Amino acid sequence: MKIDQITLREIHMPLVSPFETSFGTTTRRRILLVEVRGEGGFGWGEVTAGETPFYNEEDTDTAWHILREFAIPKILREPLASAAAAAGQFEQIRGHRMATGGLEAALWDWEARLAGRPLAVHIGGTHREIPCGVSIGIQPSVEDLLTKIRTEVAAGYQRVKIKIKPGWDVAVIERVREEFPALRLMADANSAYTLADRAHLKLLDRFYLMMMEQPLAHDDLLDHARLQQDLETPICLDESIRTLRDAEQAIEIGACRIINIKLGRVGGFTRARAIHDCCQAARVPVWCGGMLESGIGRAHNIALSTLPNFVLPGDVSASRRYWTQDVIRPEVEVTSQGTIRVPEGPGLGYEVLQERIEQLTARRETFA
Ligand code: OSB
Ligand code: MG
Repeated sequence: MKIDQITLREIHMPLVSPFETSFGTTTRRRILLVEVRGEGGFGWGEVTAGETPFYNEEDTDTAWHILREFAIPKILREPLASAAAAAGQFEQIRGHRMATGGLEAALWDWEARLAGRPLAVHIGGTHREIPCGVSIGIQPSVEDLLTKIRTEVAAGYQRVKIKIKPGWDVAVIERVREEFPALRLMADANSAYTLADRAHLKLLDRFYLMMMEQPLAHDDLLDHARLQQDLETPICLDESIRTLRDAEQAIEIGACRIINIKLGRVGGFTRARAIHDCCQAARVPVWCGGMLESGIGRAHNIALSTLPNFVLPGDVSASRRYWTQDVIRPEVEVTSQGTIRVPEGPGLGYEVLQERIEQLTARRETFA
């Protein structure tokens, strides 16, 4: 595959409402987009690194640096057999998976468009419609949280995830359960607890949550295995699963019963698929996480969610929950059944709004 040029750009997009987790609040996204051109075609990718290195080690600027100095030069310098081969070329780069994953995703979109196939089909996806949940940040009050949940349940979303942290956990979930006894509900701590909190976390067992996501350290497996021994509630790992080896070891020692796969966190489609396959073989269900993506990253998430072992509702939801205006057309919409229909056009299957992206661009650089 012959690449003519790669354009890296940073766009700024304000969120419709601030998103608060145990590690901080996001009000405006600084997103890197990668555009690959060659063989008469093009492809788009999104880097999912945040504005701060608080979710994982990366941020928008480290991703720009790694792409500019290492990943893009390497891809332009060496022959590329296929999109599937790109991950191997990034092997030498340690970590920085969101940076290389954004470029890798663009190569997959490019290849799928050249083949005239939907990206979902191109990666081996089978679902034609995906089940959707929402992730609701920490709110100023429990009343505010309940209001948000009412809205999302009325919209048809199949499950609700709330963010928890010490001081915003048991009492909050108790109130949610009072009003929504049958709701498919889960809680994400983003590493806000330690094993010393195990008795406290055990209190959550009585709310029959679908799962508790990433309660302990971002780089831990062993303490999660110890905690899972104590809990009825399944643990789902997010931050701790960076590589196929992490997934294999987590499953082997019983650190979780469910895995959240994020395209950026694991470094793109080839690696995401390997983790998916390993989980499928071990009968560990997976779902697709989100990183407050623009329409481009959202479209990649939809494609990823079509792989057969994505059986639980993910954090992939409608564009309008995040943006007054998205960068794709049509915007991502959710049916009244709480599903997204997978688009059938080539590649991402959405039109990328070049002019809109131009308006949002804060910096750009083209490499040939
Ligand atoms: O832990 O899943 C997470 C957003 C930013 C960083 C980490 C997480 C999240 C979300 C939001 O939960 C998912 C989304 O709606 O995109
Ligand atoms: Mg999470």
